[in-house]
Amino acid sequence: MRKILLGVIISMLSVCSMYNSLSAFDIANVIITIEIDTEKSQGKKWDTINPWGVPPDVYGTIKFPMETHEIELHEDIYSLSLNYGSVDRRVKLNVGDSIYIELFDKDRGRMDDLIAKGNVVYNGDKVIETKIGFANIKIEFII
Ligand SMILES: [Ca+2]
Ligand SMILES: [Ca+2]
Repeated sequence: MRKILLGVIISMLSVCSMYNSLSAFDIANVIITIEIDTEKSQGKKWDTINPWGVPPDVYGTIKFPMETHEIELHEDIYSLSLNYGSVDRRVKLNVGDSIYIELFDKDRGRMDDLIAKGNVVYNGDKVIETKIGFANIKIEFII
């Protein structure tokens, strides 16, 4: 019984992976626009101790299923726009794949503030808008 069940699971998995490879979707550009709340938890400003400005100093990571991108440090900003992929170098995504987003505010002399950490599931829509942590995230998929 156990062997049969295992066999069923393995054949289901191979059907799934076959399905994934057949349906792998190449998207030319993925534009990610991030708008960060002007306040973190309890209405506090991101940075209060100057000389660094009040807005967060943003850095982080974006993970697509096939590739990972580091977001370099952007000082004192509430919004940024990132563009991944190109006509020559397409981003591969299937419906149901997750895009993992992790954003921090770089601090000095203390732990960095977490801005956002979570997944956005690609559902096939051309535009997905969601909120993760303190960030409003808009993802546009250009085929
Ligand atoms: Ca901070
Ligand atoms: Ca700052």
